[in-house]
Parts: sequence; structure tokens; C-alpha cells
Amino acid sequence: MSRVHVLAALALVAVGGGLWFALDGLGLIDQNESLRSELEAEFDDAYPEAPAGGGELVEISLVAAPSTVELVEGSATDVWAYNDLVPGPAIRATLGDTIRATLHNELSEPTTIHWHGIRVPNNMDGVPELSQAPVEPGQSFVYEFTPPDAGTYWYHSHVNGSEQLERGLYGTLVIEQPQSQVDYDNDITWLIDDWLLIEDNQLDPAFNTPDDRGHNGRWGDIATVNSSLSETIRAQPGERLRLRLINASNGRVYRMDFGELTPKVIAVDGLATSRPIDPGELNLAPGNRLDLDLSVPENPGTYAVSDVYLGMSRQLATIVVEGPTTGDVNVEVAGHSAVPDWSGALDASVDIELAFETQSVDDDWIWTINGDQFPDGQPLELDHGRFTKIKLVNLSHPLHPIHLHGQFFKVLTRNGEPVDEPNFRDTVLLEARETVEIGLIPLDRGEWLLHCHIQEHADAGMMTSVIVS
Ligand SMILES: [Cu+2]
Repeated sequence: MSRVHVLAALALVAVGGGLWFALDGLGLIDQNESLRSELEAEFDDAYPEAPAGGGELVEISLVAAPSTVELVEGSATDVWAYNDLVPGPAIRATLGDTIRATLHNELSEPTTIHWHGIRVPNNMDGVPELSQAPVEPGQSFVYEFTPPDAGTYWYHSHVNGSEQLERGLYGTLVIEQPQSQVDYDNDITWLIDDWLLIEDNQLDPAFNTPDDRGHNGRWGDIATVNSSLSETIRAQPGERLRLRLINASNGRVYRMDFGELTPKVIAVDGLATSRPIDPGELNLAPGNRLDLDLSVPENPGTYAVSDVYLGMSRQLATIVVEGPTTGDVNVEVAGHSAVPDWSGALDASVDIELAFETQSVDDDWIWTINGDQFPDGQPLELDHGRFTKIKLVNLSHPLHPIHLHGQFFKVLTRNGEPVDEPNFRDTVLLEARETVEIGLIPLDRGEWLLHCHIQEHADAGMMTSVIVS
């Protein structure tokens, strides 16, 4: 600092600017640190550090094995499934319950289960080599954890994801509030996936191709809801539905269009939003979840629910409204949680910058983060309880839904413009050459994976790890 600046700083004190100004000007207090303290105070237990517990034990056995599913009427498609179901068994528990899930591997290759979005103890996170050894064929592994947050989650394989997820190794996991603020007439989970079929309605056996890796992963030619091409809900006017959407696709992004229906998004990636959002404003990228609150309208009829992400409309499901009116058809939906505003975070310095990039190697593609293909490179280090700002830079044209295990974060900016999202996330989509800044306060200790949720990109090295200590 020059003498002129010191004098100017002292002059500020002289004119009544106060001690803090003066000390800041002299660099004796790190302004950035006081800003961080404010952001940490603003977080104010937005979600709990540890689970409350005190509930029941929910036990389930999950057998991963080859099976078949009827995607197209009249034909059996060979898949890999948990307990012969795609999606696997729907796991439901109440906040405070402990889940004990025993995985039995009856596949011909190793596997694990990741509990996407649940802040589990690090050794229950299902990441091969990082948090557990892969479960070998014929072996079992017991996962046990008490979810600290209510909401919509899912579980899936975390080994050879470009093939194991594509073949069907996933299921839904819903943690209910002990007392819901709203008494829904129906609570429905829609797991959305797309499938690439060849003749006889079998899965195209060429998984994880150079073409998949070089583009946005494997996109199918049919899209299903709960493995059905014609998922239909029947509801009466005035009923109130909770719809939980999960994107389990390897690469496909959806944007939901409800036509004349007017549901509101009330939770993103599990956690409640502090104000309702129009679903047309949000992408449902691989890994994302959206919870919707839908009041069934007065007019009987057949309403299409479609995906419009690519600009054209593709129908995914149908809501049939019929019968007498049972309740209010114009319910005002409210926000439910305290999400920090964190607009002050725009002035905080960036702690970590991650550049996502591809490299062409021998007519193939690898994916790197800051030049390293996983497991090369050093883990990132984050301080427990400290506000941290991370800049995610997509230097490539393909999409990258970036998923951070074990932590929630909030989007602060997109391409330098402030973003006012009333919600946390665990997965954020980076569009072509987009830069997104996120803020988070790490609460869960351990070494966690950060990766692209396009399975082919992750398998081509687009992963790194984050140590919270
Ligand atoms: Cu990617």
C-alpha cells in the first residue's frame, strides 16, 4: 500500500468513517473474511448438519441381476435390475428413519450403490475406490445411513455407469417429512429415462462409444416414465398432487411442459424451494429432481405432459381429469424453506476454479477437469463450515450436468450474470461454453466425488474429488 493510500485511509477515520473502514483500508482485516462470515450467518442452519434420528429402521435387500422389462408392449427387453424391477424397489422412509440396504451383486461384474443427493456418511456413498471397494460378483455390501433431509432422491450404480445405469440399475428414494404442510391426495414419483433400442426391442449393446463420449452421452430413441411409454395419472378436479420427477438418463436433458396445467416446482434436488417456480424455467438434467405441486383443474379432459428441451415437443405422460370436483382448483402454492439469498456472495472471491475440457486422443475423446483425467490430479480441499465459492467453466461445446456428492450448493451466477435461484442443488447443468459460479457451506466431512453426470463423460475421466475437513 502506498503512503498516499495509508493517508487516505487515515483520513477516512478522521472524517468519521469508523475504525473498520480504516482497518480495511490498511488491509488489517480481510474484507473477504468478514463477507464470508456474513454469508455463513445467512446460511443459519438452512439444512441441518446431522440427522435428527429417532425413527424406525427401514430394511431392504437389493439384488442386482439380469432381468427383463416390458418397455414396448408385448416384448421383453433384457436389462439389469434391482429385484427384477426397473426402476428398482421404491424406497420410502420418514425423516429420522435409518435405512439399511443390503446390496447383493448377482451381475458378472463389480457394482456399488450411490444414494444420490442424500448426505450419507462418507463410507456409505458408494463411490468405488474413493469410499468403498467395488462389490464383486457374488458378494454383498450393507449400506446404512440416516438421511438428514426430507425430499426426493434416487439410488443408482456407481460402477461402469455408462452401461450399468443404461441397463436399468437405479431406483427412487423418497424421504417424507414427519408432518407434511400439505395434505396431498396423491404423491407420485416419475422416474424418467430414455432407451436406445435395436431390433427385437433390445438395448443397443454398443455402450460408451467414442461418439457418445464426444457428444452428450448416449441419448435414446424412446423416453419412458417409470419404464412406461404411456404413463397415465387419473385425477379428479380439485385434487392436489405431488409429482416427484427424477432424470435417470445417461445424457438426455428434459424441460417439462405441462400445457394448460399449471403446477409449481416446490423442491429442487430434494430440498424445498423458498418460493414456487414455474417448471418451464428449469431444466431436468441427468441427476436432477423436481417436485411439483399440482392442483387438478376444473375442466375434465386429457392433458399431455411433454419434454420440450430440444425445441420440439415429445409427450412423456398423460394426466386424465375426470369425475366430480373434490376441492379447491385454484390453490395458492407457497414456498417452504429458508434458502439464503447470498447476493453478497457476488463480491466474494473465487476459491476454486474448475475448467471442463475435452481432448482428442487417438480418434477418441477423454474428459478432463483442469487438465487432469480422473484419477489423475489432486483432490480439492474445502474447510468445514466455511462459505466457499467455486467457478465451473465449460470450455467445451457439450453439456455437463455437474454433480457434487455429499453437499448441496446454490447457483450464484451464469456467464457472469447474477442468478436468483430460490433453492439449493446437488447437480447443475453447464450448457455449451457456459460458466456457472456456485456457493456452498460444506457440512459433511470426507472425500466426495465431483463429476459430470453424463455417464460417458464421467467414465472418460470427467471427475475429481473434494475433501471436506
Ligand atoms: Cu459432461
